[in-house]
Amino acid sequence: MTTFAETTATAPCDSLRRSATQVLLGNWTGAATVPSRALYPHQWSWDSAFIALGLRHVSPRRAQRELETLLSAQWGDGRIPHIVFNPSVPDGAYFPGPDFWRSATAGRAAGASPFIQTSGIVQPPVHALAAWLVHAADPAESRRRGFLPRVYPRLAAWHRYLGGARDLGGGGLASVVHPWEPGLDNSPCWDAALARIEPAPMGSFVRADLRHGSAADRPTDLDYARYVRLATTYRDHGYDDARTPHAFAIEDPSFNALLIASEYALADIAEAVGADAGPHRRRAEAATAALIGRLWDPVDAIFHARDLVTGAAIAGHSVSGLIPLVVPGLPATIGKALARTLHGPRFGLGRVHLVPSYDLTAPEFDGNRYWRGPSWFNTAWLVHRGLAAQGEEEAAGLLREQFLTSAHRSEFAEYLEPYTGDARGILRFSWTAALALDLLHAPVAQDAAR
Ligand code: 9WN
Repeated sequence: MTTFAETTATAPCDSLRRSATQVLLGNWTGAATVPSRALYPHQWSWDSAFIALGLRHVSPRRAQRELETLLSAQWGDGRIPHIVFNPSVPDGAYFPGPDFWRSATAGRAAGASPFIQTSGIVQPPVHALAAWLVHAADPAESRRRGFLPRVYPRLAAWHRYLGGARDLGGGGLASVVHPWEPGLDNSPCWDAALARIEPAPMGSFVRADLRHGSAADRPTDLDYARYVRLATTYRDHGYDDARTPHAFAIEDPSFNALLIASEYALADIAEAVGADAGPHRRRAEAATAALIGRLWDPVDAIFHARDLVTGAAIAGHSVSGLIPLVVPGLPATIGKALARTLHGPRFGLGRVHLVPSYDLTAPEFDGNRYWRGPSWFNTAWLVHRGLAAQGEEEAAGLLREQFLTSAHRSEFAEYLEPYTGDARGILRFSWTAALALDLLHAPVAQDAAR
């Protein structure tokens, strides 16, 4: 039987490393890596951060390039768009494409590039963390190329945007304004907020995703109709956060935990380039207090998202609520409580193939449908990293073994049915391969502890 336990240098590890590298080479377009040639043929924001984390073990230079290509599409207001469109991909290959987002015109006042076509929403801010870890993979090469001095101002502007225009609740956390922004698109956590949205007319758009994936594994048409409505409203208000009447405004635990981890990474980057790290550390500490104060639920022992339209916490238990494990300096009592939740009936560590995206015991759980239950590799990698940082080495080791076994068995699937471990979505998915490479590099995330 294939086992990846305790070592990084065995035949199964070598073969997995080779095939993961091939996936990334196959999905490289010359300037960046697509998540999947067929289903996602452009550059995605948080995908590229995860991809860079794997690429750094193959070519630190290429990992830098991946991040810099993304950053070159940053808007003047600091936002990093969630998709950077590849102009050589035919219209209609992905929906919604450039014709829908119209970034160059609708986003002009917000500082969108007139030349690079992008979407107008964002994704979780893993980028500064990725940039710091890419630098650390080969500091000499990074210094030779002036990587950190180039990316630092852009990453700082990105965080200023999130901490400024996106603090819609005024409580020190960033909000997401579309279900695509937290990256966990059709999580049951968004159901009640989405139910308030008038769907766009069904005939007004054509989905491209169903040409590549099974409809049972993807969001529904009704979900899409609401996604389209929300994005259209934002676009028609110039992607201006103050002017848009945000009907979907949520403080998501994972999004904010990643912002905090990245803010600490930005402090490290600031120090390395001779800038003042103090403001970054202070912002990270303040955001940690806000995260705990606004989203931590000590009774449920998980972080819950908050719906800013109703002001109420969202009751569902999502993997997003475990990801604050990655926050440096998280109080140990919270870290231990999260580890217990991970082992409990809702997330079933050891009893399912990989951490599910949603509560296994909930009536809304669906083991096949996208973010309504299936296990995803990026969230598993984050939970693994958080467990390692919290000193939960046994659980971190188990998760690493599950990740590598599942990635191998599923041909780097996009996601898995948690109970059977069967592949769902598409295969040869970039972040699955990249994060497998990262875990193969070290038995437990050695750079996780601060
Ligand atoms: C919409 C690219 C992206 C991921 C998201 C995942 C999925 C897009 C889609 O694919 O979302 O952004 O078309 O469904 O949910 O997390 O970044 O891999």
